[in-house]
Amino acid sequence: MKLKLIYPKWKKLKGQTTFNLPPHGPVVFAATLPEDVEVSFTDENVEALDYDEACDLVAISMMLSTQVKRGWAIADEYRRRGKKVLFGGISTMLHAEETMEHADAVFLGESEGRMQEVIDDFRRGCLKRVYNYMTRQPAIEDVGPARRDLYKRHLYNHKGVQMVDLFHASRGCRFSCYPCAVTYLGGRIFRPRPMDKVIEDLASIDNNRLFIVDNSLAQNKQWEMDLFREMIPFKKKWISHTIEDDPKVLDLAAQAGAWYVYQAVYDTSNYIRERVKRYHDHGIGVEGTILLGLDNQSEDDIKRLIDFLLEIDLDLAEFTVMTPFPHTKGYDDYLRQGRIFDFDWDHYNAGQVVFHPKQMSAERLQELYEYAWDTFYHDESQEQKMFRLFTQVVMREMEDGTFRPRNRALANKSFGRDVVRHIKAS
Ligand code: B12
Ligand code: SF4
Repeated sequence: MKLKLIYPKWKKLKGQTTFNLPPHGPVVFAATLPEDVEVSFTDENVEALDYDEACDLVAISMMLSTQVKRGWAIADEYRRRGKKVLFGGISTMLHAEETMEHADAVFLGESEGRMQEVIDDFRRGCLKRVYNYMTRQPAIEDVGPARRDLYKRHLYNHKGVQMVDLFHASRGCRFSCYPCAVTYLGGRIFRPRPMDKVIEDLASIDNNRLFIVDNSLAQNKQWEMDLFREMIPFKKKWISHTIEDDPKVLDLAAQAGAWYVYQAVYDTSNYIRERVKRYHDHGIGVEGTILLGLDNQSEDDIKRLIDFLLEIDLDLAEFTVMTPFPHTKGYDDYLRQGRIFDFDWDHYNAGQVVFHPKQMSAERLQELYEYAWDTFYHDESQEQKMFRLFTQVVMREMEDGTFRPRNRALANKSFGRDVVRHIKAS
C-alpha cells in the first residue's frame, strides 16, 4: 500500500533565514511504519503538493500551530476526493479536538511500535477516530534511525551550501518553562536514547552538518558528556539547543564539533554576558533566542535588552513575541485573564502579537519586535552574520579534512564560492 505523507507549509517570519531545514518529525514517524508501506513525502515548504498522485492513505504531520489550518485545508480536499486522512505530530496533539473535524483518524503521541495497529485497522476498513498514546510513551530503545532517504536533498541546499540534517539523542524535558508546551507533550521526563542507538542513527547520516533538535542537552551532565565523547570520532559539526554551563562539558562539546547553540537570553545580567563568553571561549557560536512581551518586561527593559545583545557580541539573534500556545501555562493564564484577543492559529507564529501584554499595548509590542530585528541587524545583515558562522564551520572542516561540498558544481557558485574565497583571503 502507498501512503502519502505531507508536511503542510507555513509563512516564514519577517527576519527568519530564507533557507528551509528538512523536517524531522515526519521522517522519524515514517521509520515507524510497517515495512510493506511505501511512503511518498511532500514538504510543502519546498515543493508543491500534487493531489492527483496515486495513494491509498494520506498522513499529515504537523509541528507548529501556524501549520494546522493549512493541514486541515489539505485534509478537506483529500477527503472531498474520497481519501482517508490520518493526522499526527506535535500540533495534532496540541489541537486535537479541532483536528478531528478534518480527519478520519488522529494519532496522539509517539508512533514507535504503534503503527502496525493503525495500518491494520486501515486495511480492514475500521480506522478508529482517535489513537491516544499521549500518556503511554514507547520505550525510548524503540526509536530507530529516521527515514532521511525520503528527503529530496537538493531542495534543502542554500546557494550551493549543504544545510544540516536533523537528529535527536533524547526526548522529553525535565524542566517546565512558562511559554513551552513540552511538559504537556512529554510529561516532564527526560528520556535519553541508548548510546548504541544514537551511534547507529548518527552513522546512517550522510552529512557532516547536523542540527541536534533535543529540547535541551543540559539535562544530565554525565549523559551529555558520554554523548559528546561518542560523537568525537564522527567529526560532525552541529547546532543544538542549550549545553550545560560547565567548562568540562563545553570542552567536550567543542571537541565533538559544537558549531553554534541556541541560547535563551532573557536579561542583561553578568551571568548571561559570561555565559555567552564561555561558549565563545570554547569556539562555540551563539544564536540568542529572545522572547519579547513577558509580563515582567517594560518597553525600556526590551530596549535595554537589545542594546545588551549588541554589546555581548552574539553571533545571531532570533526574536519572538510571547505567544500563548495551547497547552502551555501562558495560554491557561492569559485565557483566564481574558487577555487573548486573536484565536486565528495562522497568527500563532511567534512573530505576531495575539494577546494584551501587561506593560504596553499589543501594537507597541509589535513595533518593538520590528525594532528588535531592525536594530540588531542594522550594521550587519543576518545573511552576513550567517556567512561568518558558515566560514567558521568550513574552516574547521578544512582543518580536519571533512569539508566536502555535496554538489561541487553548485558549490563553485555564489555562496559556496564566496565562502571559499573568504577563507583563502583570511
Ligand atoms: C526541533 C524544533 C524546532 C526546529 C524545527 C526544525 C525542523 N525542520 O523540524 C526549529 C528550531 C526550526 C523550530 C522553530 C520553532 N519552534 Co520548535 N520545536 C522543535 C522541538 C524542540 C522538537 C521537534 C522535533 O523534531 N521533535 C522530535 C520528533 C521526532 O518528534 P515529533 O515531531 O513529535 O514526531 C513524533 C510523533 O509526533 C509522531 N508523528 C510525527 N508526525 C506524525 C504524523 C502522523 C500521521 C503520525 C501518525 C504520527 C506522527 O511520530 C514521531 C515519532 O514518534 C519542539 C519541542 C518538542 N519536543 O516537541 C519545538 C516546538 C515544536 N517548537 C515550538 C515553537 C514555538 C517554535 C517557534 C515558533 C519559536 C521558537 N523560536 O522556538 C519556531 C518556529 C518559527 C516559525 N514560525 O517558523 C513549539 C510549538 C508551539 C506551537 N504550538 O506552534 C514547540 C512544541 C516547543 C515549545 N516551545 O513548546 N522548532
Ligand atoms: S523551554 Fe526548553 S528547557 Fe524549558 S521546558 Fe521547554 S524544552 Fe524544556
